[in-house]
Amino acid sequence: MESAIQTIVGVFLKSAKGKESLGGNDFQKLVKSQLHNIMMDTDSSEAVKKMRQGLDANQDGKVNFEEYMNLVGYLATSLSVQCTAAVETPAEMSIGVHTFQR
Ligand SMILES: [Ca+2]
Repeated sequence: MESAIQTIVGVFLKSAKGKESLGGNDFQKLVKSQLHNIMMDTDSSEAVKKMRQGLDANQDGKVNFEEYMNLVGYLATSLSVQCTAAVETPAEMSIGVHTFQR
């Protein structure tokens, strides 16, 4: 669990490249490289852009750490629900990026 937390923080810091927030391109790269097994449509730039807009609580066009953690929390919650729901077939975990669109 400690390594998982370190990974979550490390991925954000590496993607943000010293900035406080992830810009559009930074977020695209993060989602495509880190979340393509857990989420659907991560290869759709338009879908990822809309997901970023859905996460962007303070509407500055970027994803800060708090907004990023909302995504992580949502994914973790979705996984736990799918795990308990799919006892017989612990199959593919795939969460649509459209969930975050508004
Ligand atoms: Ca923001």
